[in-house]
Amino acid sequence: MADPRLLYLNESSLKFGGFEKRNSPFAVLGIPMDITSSFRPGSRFAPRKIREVSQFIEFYSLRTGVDVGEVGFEDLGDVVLHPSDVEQNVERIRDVVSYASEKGKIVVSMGGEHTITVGTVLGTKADCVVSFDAHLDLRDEYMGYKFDHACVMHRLAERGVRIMEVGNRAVSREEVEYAKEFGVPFITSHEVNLIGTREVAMKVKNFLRPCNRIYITFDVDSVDPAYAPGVATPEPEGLTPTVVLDVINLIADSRVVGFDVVEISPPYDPSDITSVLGAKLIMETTSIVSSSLKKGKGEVR
Ligand SMILES: [Mn+2]
Repeated sequence: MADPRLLYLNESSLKFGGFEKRNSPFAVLGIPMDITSSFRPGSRFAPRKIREVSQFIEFYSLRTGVDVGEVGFEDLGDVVLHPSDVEQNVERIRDVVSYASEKGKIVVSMGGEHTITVGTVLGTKADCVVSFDAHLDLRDEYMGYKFDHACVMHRLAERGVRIMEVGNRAVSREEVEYAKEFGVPFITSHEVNLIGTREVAMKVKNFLRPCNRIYITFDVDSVDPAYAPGVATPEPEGLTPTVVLDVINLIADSRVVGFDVVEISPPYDPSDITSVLGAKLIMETTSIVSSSLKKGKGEVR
């Protein structure tokens, strides 16, 4: 009998990058959940749009010399979601991700709103998360609700996951106090600009030293709206895509068990450039993780 967790999976006819490589170490999942977005909804359309634009990008990485076209992906399709029950969706996401993760896959998720990351991190059993985000997402609740896109990192931190955040610039006092009290280090986008790529990477690397299973989440609003206008909550003074990927190139190693690209809202991205950036983040991060798997960098899982 098929694994019951697969009831929640709807195989997509359009595969990410056109790949159907079942023996690839990388599994792609679409997670079109868009329920709590407070400003510009539409991230439920992002998995389909990212798959569409990914048909037209190059898959050879100059940054690492890895041909991601050879590594390929197994695109598992989209998680089937309840139209309004976020908590149940987080459980479904955790179930499907755990299925792929237990098979030894590095799970690449395309959101959807950032709340999906609660499910993907729990599904991969990651002990550490590096989050690129304009926001800290450390609120305990947002308007009385705990499974909101503004509370993602709080939900994970309270479950014992260690978190470091990068590129932040839109925060509440409550979140900063929580970060200090419970030890969630963060590097603001201003600090990133002041200290530069290498020093940022060094700080993140130090944070990651005791970790066994690393998860990376790209809230695309971490990138400046000039590069990534089509996001749910755009925020000025962001990072450049180059800085984000250069930092990843210095920190990602064979301990990475999953990563995601979230918060892209295609209805607010008429030129598709934000979705192209999403596809590129996936392509380059895959090349970086893949090259470290080959070199055996980092701890053995
Ligand atoms: Mn955000």
